Amino acid sequence: MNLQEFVAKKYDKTIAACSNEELYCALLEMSKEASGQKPTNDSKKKVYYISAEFLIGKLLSNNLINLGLYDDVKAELAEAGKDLIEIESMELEPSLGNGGLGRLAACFLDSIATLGLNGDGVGLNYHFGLFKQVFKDNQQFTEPNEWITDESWLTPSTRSYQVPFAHFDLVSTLYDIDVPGYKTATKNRLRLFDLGSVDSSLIHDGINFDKTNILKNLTLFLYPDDSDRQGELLRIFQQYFMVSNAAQLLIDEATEKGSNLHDLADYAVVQINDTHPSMVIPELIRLLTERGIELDEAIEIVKSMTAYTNHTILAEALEKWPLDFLEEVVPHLVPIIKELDRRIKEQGLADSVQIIDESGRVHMAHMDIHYGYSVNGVAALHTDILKTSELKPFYDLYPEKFNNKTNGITFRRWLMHCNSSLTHYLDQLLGGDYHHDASALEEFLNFKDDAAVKDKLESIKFHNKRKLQRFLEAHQGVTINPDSIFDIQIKRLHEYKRQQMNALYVIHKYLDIKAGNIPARPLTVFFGGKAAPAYTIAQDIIHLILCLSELIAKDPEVAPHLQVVMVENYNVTAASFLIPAADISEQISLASKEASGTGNMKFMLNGALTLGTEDGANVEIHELVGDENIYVSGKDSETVIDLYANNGYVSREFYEQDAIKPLVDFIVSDEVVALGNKERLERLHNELIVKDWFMTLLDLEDYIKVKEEMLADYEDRSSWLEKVIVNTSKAGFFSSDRTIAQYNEDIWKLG
Ligand code: 26V
Repeated sequence: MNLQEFVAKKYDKTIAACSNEELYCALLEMSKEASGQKPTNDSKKKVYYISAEFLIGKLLSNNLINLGLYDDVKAELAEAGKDLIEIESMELEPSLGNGGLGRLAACFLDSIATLGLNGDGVGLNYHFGLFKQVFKDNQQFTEPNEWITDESWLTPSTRSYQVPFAHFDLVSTLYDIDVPGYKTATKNRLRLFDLGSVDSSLIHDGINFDKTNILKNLTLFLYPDDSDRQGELLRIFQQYFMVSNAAQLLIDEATEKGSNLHDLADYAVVQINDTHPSMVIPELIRLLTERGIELDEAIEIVKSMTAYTNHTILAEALEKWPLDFLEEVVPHLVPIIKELDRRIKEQGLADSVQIIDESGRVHMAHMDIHYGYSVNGVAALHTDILKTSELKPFYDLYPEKFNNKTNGITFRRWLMHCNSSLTHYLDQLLGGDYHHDASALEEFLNFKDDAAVKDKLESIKFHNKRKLQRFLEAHQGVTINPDSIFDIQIKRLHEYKRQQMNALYVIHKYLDIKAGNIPARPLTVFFGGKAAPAYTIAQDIIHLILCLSELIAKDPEVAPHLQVVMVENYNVTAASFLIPAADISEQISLASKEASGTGNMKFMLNGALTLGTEDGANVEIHELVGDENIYVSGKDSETVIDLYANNGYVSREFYEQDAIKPLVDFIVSDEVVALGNKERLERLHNELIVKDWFMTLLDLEDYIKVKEEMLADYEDRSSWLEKVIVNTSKAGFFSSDRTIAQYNEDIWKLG
């Protein structure tokens, strides 16, 4: 049935007579019907990708693409004078993740389905996604971010489980979201568990709510602020609810297919996405022993079916739950965890590998490594650092468990959907093989000296800049200059990602223009990202960026040459407008700190050149494109790791340098303070001088130098566009189809 027939049946109207909202609902229903008709894959062994976050973003266009309906629908709409972009804007974005880890999980679901593998995502149906960010007085404020409407992608399921807690049992409900692979015969699912009694009237102001009322708040919010004890307890409630449901689901599905539980590992494999789902290990052991399997055997079964992915080396992000918290929420898991710990202690191993430490905290990652069969990092450098430093004692114990799986991105969303102009052009030049086999993009290299191709790429980039211009006008009333160089840094706000270093570059540029050095071409520096509500310095960095943006916009000497845009409420939707429009991809984390990054891959694919440190997957991008086609600055990870080990970095020594001091001091200059909050600006200024834990000032001079070289190189359009072609051609490696094929080959072995 085409859209016109569908709309006629649903509303008894023509497409032209429908509102955008009606068309959105019709397309939602049409897509759900199409994927609903596809069977699920019922091969014997299945992967359960358990994750506290799935940052799926809006689904309409992606599902239409994967179902093979996109082009026809777009044409029918256009014929009736309707625009798919406007219809898509009716959809509320499910922001069910914080950042990289959650978006990776969403890309993985798309690839698991596209490769026709048997695998589902399992998580929680948060009623409110990551907070909505609004700017007022040059500061970030937070609002609840609802995404579930009467008609949504959720399909209620009849499965339901009882989950025991210390003082009560809860009964779950399950919603499925279909994940149609790209032009596949079968579909997969995202299984989101929920609790019927959740009640949004608990929210009192903004995103604050009563954290003690578990019956009403369990699945209300994604990752509530856990800076207090109640927040941490709620997180344990959420995590256990998620994994107990997942474990019961996988046992049921395996039993339905004929498992006698002794052979459970032949039916199910669990990928533990960071440590949030780690309690699945003791929970599976509990459920198996409850069903009559001896403890020793239960432990062996679980060991052969659970695999752990590490996504960060930041110590503060590695979960360690106090035993008494677990005792308070899930006392029935505590004896199992203690037994798992006892078996390690019995072996007389070093303190560094114990599960329960001397202060009674349970190291969730340690439990995963001892009682799972695979540990992987998410980029080559990250996995090396895990092996040689962060998890070295574990690597010494179990070298065979460690493996690398460099992250990837789904090209369906991050090329075909977000950059249809480039997609069509690539189709024209290369044919469509790369849609299924991303390595075929290498063929594009053949055009690196072709002037006509370069002209076309230039016009596609300009078209994407105009699209971003319209989006930002509508989104936050900001006007940008599409004839300027687009320099973009979009990611969660964190000191290690060093948005503050980019802000110091902006100050350098501002002062340079004031001194009369007019750049060859205007530059627009875009930032986008949310700061955790309890992360004060990250809020201060946003504040500085917003103040700089205002200062520059109001300065007639500088504004024609430099603009700073902090995109409000950066999310997947905003990313899909920003990335295709970028010239410069800012990837400037302190070397060793960014496990992989995935935005770096999206930019590269869409024809932006990387300005990066030798960190995470930037290292692999560098290897693939070669020195000529990337701009690298800053100290390398070995130097940084040594500096940490020897307390060798003293930021004040850098601050005192002539090239740096005026830039840092400008943060608290009269003109900036006049636009902002003195306390915030002084705190950030002081932090950079007395601490600067992520070594901004160490790399600042080199960064400014390389960025200036890059801007100068932009003026040689032919040579720049050659680099662009090399980057897009080499991006095939970063398809999540490749990553998932490797997970399957080395870890899941789904057959
Ligand atoms: C978590 C937290 C939680 C509390 C305080 C500070 C903090 C800082 C970082 C994190 C990271 C959580 C895990 C995460 O999102 N890791 C990201 O995973 C991506 C997918 O593998 C990867 O590309 C990013 O480099 C990595 O940061």
